[in-house]
Amino acid sequence: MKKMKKLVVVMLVLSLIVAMVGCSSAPSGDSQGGAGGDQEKYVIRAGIGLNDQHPQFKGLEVFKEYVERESNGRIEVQLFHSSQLGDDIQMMEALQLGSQEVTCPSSAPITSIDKRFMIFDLPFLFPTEEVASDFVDGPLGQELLDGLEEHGLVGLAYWENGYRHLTNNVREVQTPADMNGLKIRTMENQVHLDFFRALGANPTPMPFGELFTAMQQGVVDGQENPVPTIYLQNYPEVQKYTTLTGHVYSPFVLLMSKIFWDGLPADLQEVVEDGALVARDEQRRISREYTEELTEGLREAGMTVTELTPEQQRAFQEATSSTVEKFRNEIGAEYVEEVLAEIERLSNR
Ligand code: TK8
Repeated sequence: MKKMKKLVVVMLVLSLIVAMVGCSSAPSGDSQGGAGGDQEKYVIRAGIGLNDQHPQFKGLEVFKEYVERESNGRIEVQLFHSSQLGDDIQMMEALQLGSQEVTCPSSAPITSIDKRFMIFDLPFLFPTEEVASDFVDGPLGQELLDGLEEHGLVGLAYWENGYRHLTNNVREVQTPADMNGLKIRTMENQVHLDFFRALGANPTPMPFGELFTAMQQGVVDGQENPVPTIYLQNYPEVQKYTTLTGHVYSPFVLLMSKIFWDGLPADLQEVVEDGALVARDEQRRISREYTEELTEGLREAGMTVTELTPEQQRAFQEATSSTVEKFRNEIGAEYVEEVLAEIERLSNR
């Protein structure tokens, strides 16, 4: 009898805990409505650093529409832009803790979790956007995504950021010598720092959300990002010169919290996976379209846009070859060889 009582008490306490967890997690977006059944609802909060004009946000809108429709409303996707939920590193940490569900950083800050991602920061690696997307969608790209699981992240897909170009407010840059002494904001990434030091510039790593103000106030002279970002984040208001250096192609990586993922039923995991790929294809299409249109847009907005001849570009490549050498060893020479061979193979198809 005593045992029975104890059991009842334990059961009561347990059900109370279940109820409390259910309530407290409701606004934070975890599964709602108690245990079990088809009717459980899930909320995905997806946050990014860029604004709502950027192709990345358009991609998230496609993801939201797909996932909400194909889950018959069992998943709700809420979108946050302009670092409303924090910067890339903070949002990745929130995913690892399970307090946010989705984010889409550039690959560069992911190197703090797995340094193999540094391959994407090696200068002048991918000859075309097509080779880059074939590479990331192929086995080596997948292997990198799979490696994130042990760090509490599920890599859903690679989206496109595009080739990165230099802007600054001091002078037109055509040669490595023109970089001398320029204060350049970089992403928080060792390879980028080394690259700009090799060019004689003065690199300053900084979260993306602080960049506009830093340029406006002259804390930095310049930065580097793809054309859609330069245009849509209104950099022509605070920057005079763009040089189409195309020095790095660093993709976006669509990430989900592993804690959240593990709590999703298999059929909804499939919806999320498919949605990530459907959105990826549309996001890449929009990104390439914007890149073409907005290069002219930068001129119309008053910037001097400088294209480099192949020889001029080679001068940048040669001036920074020490960066490739240095990080070849840091990342792992054998792994870098494998990556280079795969890129070579894809380029010659
Ligand atoms: C946005 C960043 C951005 C990246 C950067 O959060 O930091 O310059 O290119 O797009 O991920």
